[in-house]
Amino acid sequence: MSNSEIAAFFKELADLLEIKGDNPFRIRAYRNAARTIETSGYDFTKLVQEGYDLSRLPDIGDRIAKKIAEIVTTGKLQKLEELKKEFPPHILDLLKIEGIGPKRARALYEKLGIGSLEELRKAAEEHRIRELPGFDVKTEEKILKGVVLYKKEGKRFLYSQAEPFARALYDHLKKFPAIQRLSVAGSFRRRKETVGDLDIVATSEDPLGAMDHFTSFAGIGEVVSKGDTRSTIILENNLQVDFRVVSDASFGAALHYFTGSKAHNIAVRKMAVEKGWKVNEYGVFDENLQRIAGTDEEEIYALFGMEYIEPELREDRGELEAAKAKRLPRLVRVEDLRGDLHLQLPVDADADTIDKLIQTAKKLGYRYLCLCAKTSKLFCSHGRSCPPLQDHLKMLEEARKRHKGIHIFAGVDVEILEDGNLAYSDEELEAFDLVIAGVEEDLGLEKEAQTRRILRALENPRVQILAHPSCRIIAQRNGCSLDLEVIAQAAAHHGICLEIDARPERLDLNDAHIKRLREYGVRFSLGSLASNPEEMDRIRYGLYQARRGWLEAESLVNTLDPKELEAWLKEKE
Ligand code: DGT
Ligand code: CA
Ligand code: CA
Repeated sequence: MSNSEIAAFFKELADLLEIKGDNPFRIRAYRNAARTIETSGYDFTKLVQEGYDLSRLPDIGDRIAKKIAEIVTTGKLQKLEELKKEFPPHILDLLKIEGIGPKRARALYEKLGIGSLEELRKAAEEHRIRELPGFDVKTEEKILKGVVLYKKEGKRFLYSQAEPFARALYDHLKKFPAIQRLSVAGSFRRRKETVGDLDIVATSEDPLGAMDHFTSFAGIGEVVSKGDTRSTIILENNLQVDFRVVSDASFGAALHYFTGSKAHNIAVRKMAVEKGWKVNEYGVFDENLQRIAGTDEEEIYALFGMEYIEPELREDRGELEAAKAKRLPRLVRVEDLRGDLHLQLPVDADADTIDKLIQTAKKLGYRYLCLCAKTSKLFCSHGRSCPPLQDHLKMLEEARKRHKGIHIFAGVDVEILEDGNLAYSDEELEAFDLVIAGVEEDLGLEKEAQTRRILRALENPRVQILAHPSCRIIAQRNGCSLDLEVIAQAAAHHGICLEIDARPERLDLNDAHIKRLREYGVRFSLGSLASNPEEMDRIRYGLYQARRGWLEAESLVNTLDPKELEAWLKEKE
């Protein structure tokens, strides 16, 4: 069982107890335990199996240690099972809505009997929520918006959730000898942050056999339809997959059509109509209905006198005009990355933790990485103490002696307080190579105040990177109300980078932000926010957003070599 799965038990326990109004100290203990399990870097399943005394770890007392052992060995937690019986089955869904924490969920449940999102939406529409103490018209409107957003986005899969299934299906189909060309298409190929369903296109001399092979994939919940050229299945996790088999002469056209986006396809079709041609999933056809292209995507774009358009750009956001003018951006590639500029060291990190991260960085071909002390106000408050900044610096100094050939930047995550001051003094920040500032609390400020707060922080000459500038979480909250344009201009002026937080559920900034804000000449930085080696590879999710945002290597500081990067950091001072 993974650490995040174990931690999820404690989070659920804490949420339910909080809705119940239980002892706050106990609730806090469970939350702290969940955080330790998720971020400490130890493999808890292994620790249990090896009989390690878990209560020696920070935030893990005897009783919590017993519970961890119970979870790992039985896959269940009796206490949680019992607690769940006291509530409607979907009550925790309420917490997924922006503006609703456990306290509000409790009020909604106790006073209005709301136990599901459907009941919540109904109550908001009937204006019953605004009457409750602690709620008003504004919170009611916000809750309603949140439910609509969740219903829309919640049914989609994060790119990272769809990815293992796309790979497994691809590998499964590849094994069938009578399948020749094969590609995943749709929003997945365009690397959209969320995916509605998977679309797969193939060529085969044995289409029926290919369909049989497709529907023999392990983990299918339901075969919705099965024909000789197309089939649709729904996997056990509810992800739908459309599979189409086409002829070799049509593969490029089919791949192009099913890659989309729909808006891009419609724009291409319009260009064809102007020439008296026709485009569909079988090819491009001239006035006499002769196929003039269709085998490859490249030849289709070439036929219209355009440069090849990478899938990430196909959103009808100006890419066709740019391709005609041969002015498409040279998109930044994974190979261009020279380092990861935001890792978060777990609170109990030791030399071994650091060594493992550095070894992985070397394997990824990085020339540098920035290891940040976990010090955010959120993380280090609530009765837990973070190690002093000095310890962090000392550990990194020692790591530098052990590892040559890679630059280790000492970073610090610092909270921008409500008034725009930073949570650490200038003297404290002075000792770090990289200061990454961001807002984690007081996300509900009015637009003007929130913008002012961040602008103030950008004036601090020690800040080099603005973390997760929009404060969004995919499918959970839209982000803070703030003027990103003004912030980007100020950041460009002060030589501060806007961060692309690559965590797949964050992706903040996202594609649309990046495309818009790059116009101001601001530079971006990319970070995996990894706390352990396994997470480092997710930096690519942020890179995909950068590509969807039309970013070239020059605008991403992670492509600088170590000398250039140091020059930027100096120039900031
Ligand atoms: P998704 O699945 O919601 O994340 O987004 P897509 O883009 O994968 O959309 P999907 O699966 O409905 O369809 C796959 C592609 O097929 C889509 O990107 C473009 C093409 N397509 C689907 N419907 C239409 C249509 O009505 N007109 C045109 N021109 N293309 C379409
Ligand atoms: Ca799709
Ligand atoms: Ca589809």
